[in-house]
Amino acid sequence: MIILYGLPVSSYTAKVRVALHWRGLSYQEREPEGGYRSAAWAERVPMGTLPALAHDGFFVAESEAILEYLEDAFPERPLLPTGAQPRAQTRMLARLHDLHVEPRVRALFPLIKDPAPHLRLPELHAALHDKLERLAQLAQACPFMAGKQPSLADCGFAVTLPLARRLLEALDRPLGLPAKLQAWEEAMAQESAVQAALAPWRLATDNWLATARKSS
Ligand SMILES: N[C@@H](CCC(=O)N[C@@H](CS)C(=O)NCC(=O)O)C(=O)O
Repeated sequence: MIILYGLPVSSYTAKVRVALHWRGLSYQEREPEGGYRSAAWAERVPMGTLPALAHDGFFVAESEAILEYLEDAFPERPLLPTGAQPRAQTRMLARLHDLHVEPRVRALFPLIKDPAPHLRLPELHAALHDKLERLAQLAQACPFMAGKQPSLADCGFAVTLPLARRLLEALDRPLGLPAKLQAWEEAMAQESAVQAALAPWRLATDNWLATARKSS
């Protein structure tokens, strides 16, 4: 049995959910008992992050490690291509998400609650835009990030780019995706697995945004 520990509003939980849906794996989803800031969760995941995955008694945290674990444990439904070089390219794109793009999107969160004029918004928006331009140079987007098939390189971006769009819309700014990434976004919108995986995340994020804007 596969158990995904996470929260509906967590982007990295949604990233893993995308991979589970693309693989057609059935799983249960649970919130960490006592919350992800609890001592019990810190014992299981000392870094205190979400998500984590349990499979037949085995437990692993960190979204990229989880995706790689699923790749090894369920090789019949791969999200990595064959061949050392395409695999390395795919992993590189996946790491660009975690290390370069997602942190630029995450940096927008404090602005949502900040009642003061968003002095840092132009700077943060430009920094994100710069990363997206660089990503567009590296991405294949034909139509998926790393080529013709969905892969590990799509899972994080499937959540983070819609999140960037929502956060910027709430801040009265358009996302302004490079053309290549726009084509990728349109292709992703056709993926029923992605739509199903993102449904709980969209609902929770929209609710959070509505509440956060009201209280600012
Ligand atoms: N590198 C981690 C990042 C996960 C992450 O930052 N998750 C957020 C929720 S989306 C979290 O746990 N935030 C709480 C914290 O960092 O204390 C991964 O890939 O799993």
